[in-house]
Amino acid sequence: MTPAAPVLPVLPGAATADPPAGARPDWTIDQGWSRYTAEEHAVWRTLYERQTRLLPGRACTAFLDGLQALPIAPERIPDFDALNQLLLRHTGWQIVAVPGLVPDEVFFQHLAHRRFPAGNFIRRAEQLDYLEEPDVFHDVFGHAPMLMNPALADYMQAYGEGGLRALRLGVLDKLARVYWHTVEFGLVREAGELRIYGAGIVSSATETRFALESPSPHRIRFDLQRVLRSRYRIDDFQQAYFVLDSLDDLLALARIDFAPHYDAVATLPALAPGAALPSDELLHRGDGHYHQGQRPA
Ligand code: HBI
Ligand code: FE
Repeated sequence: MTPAAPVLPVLPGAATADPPAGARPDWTIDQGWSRYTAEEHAVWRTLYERQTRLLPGRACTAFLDGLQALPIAPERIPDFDALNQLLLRHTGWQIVAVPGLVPDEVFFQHLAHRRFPAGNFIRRAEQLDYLEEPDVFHDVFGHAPMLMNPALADYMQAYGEGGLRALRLGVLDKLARVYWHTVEFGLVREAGELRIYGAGIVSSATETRFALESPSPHRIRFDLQRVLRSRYRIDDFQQAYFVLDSLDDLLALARIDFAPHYDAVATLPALAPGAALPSDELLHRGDGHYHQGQRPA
């Protein structure tokens, strides 16, 4: 188990919104597991069954192993205390309940201390495929299995520490692109094939197929400076996915100082979501048909 990070001082003068009524100063709340209704557990089951049918052969082995090892089952929304017993033992991580999106600084402080903030609510049955804020299905089914993986576990903590530094340096937009294109929408090569590890993909039935099987999006070998410049869509499938050679590449990303890389891209323009550069190592050049005719992101 990795020791907790030193606490970074709060940014002077950077006002962070107050937590909503009933939440603690760090924005956490009780999960309130006993308050979930039968309907809410049924929504979980529908989503769980849909994803577990799709993921063998599509999600990376680390995700499937993590899901197996954790008390995440079809019948009920998981109890965070039960998850945390295993997570703490394996990688020193825990899940903490939050009411929804939390301010960036609060989010990073939690990650820097190996606490993953998870929404305690679940989407309604009428909104199975669309939600504005990350709910317990996205946060727990999508993120918790990978927190059992030592490389991703260290990377997530480093991202929290790097996020606090990025706030200070005024480069949060760039660092957030790295999170998006790894933790949320990352692909990885495994046994000569492409596999999913990103939580935004593994928690979405339609994007699970699109990310791997559609000819539309680019699939580009991961390159840090490329990704620091790569804008993304938050409202639809991605136009490009970035592919790691191995999850162990996250360990190197966890250890390096991003500052020289921020400097290297400081005067270069940000790249549109569907862009392809001559320097890109394209594993698949997307035909772009899915997003054609849409308003550019
Ligand atoms: N809050 N609960 C929650 N979950 C997130 O994924 C999250 C957040 N606040 C900020 C945030 N993500 C991102 O904008 C940062 O990674 C930049
Ligand atoms: Fe997420």
